[in-house]
Amino acid sequence: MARILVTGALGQIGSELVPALRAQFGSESVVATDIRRPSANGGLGAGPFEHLDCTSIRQVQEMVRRFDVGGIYHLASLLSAVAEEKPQAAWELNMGGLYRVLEVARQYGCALFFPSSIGAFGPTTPRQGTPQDTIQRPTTMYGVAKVASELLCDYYALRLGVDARGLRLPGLISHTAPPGGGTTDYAVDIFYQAIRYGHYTCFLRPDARLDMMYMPDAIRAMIELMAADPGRLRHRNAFNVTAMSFTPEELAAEIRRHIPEFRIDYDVDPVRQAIADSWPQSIDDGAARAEWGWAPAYDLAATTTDMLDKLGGKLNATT
Ligand code: AKB
Repeated sequence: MARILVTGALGQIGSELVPALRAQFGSESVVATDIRRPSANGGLGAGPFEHLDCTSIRQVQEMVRRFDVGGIYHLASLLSAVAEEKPQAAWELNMGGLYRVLEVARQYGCALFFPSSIGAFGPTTPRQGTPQDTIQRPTTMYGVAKVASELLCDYYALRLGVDARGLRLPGLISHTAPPGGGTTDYAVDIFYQAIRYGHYTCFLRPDARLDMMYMPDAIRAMIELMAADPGRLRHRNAFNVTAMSFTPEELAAEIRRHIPEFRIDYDVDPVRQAIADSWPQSIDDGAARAEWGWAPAYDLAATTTDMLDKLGGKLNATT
């Protein structure tokens, strides 16, 4: 059976996607790759791990040939706040990496999953009920690369026959690997600080409303989209998906239902606040629901309960 290749496997998504794919398809069927080396305890479970710089087409070709790869989840990228600090590096990795992986997918007949983001929208996009097909004029390098990537995936699907599919993911909340350098990261950090110190200083304003999703829903969405009947996919790529939409003060209130003494204050980072202000507040995921049956399982209350339970257990075990 052809194997699945995951790039950026040590990141926030990859560290939960790889074990989920291995549980479904078998450990040896999933090749985890990253430009970093895994730590001693790994975290990805049993199965192959390879060093891969996805901006090198030769390295990607060799990996696909060596492991007889049939599908690629291409996750390697810089997140929004880091991309604003290093726009040239972000273009090189986020666009350059995708272009090379798409080329290899074309040459070897691989299917490809690409994670776009709510960052693909901009200040002129309708902010409430953001439609699937709408204005996309982002003002960040992260967003510019995401829009270009969505278009490139469409081109490779329509003109070059690559089965390229993708989601516009909202902020992801998870307890396995921390995110690094995103605008929505506060919604993960807050849980670590609430459990450890009962206090969190937030870098976004109390009323900064953004779409979010708990990682188990995101992982399921990625796997379900790649398994979906292509005949039903009118969009195929860049599906809006969401599970909830909340502000920092609403998340803090939900945490307080479990930790009544929890306190939040604010030290707003103008760069990340400006990015948040340019993104939608609630997107419409009707196309994903209609075309491949998307439905989230976790709302804010269920996410908060599960995060505090799982993360509490993990942090207590390491103290
Ligand atoms: C980020 O904040 O950069 C990401 C995203 C929403 O794409 N989490």
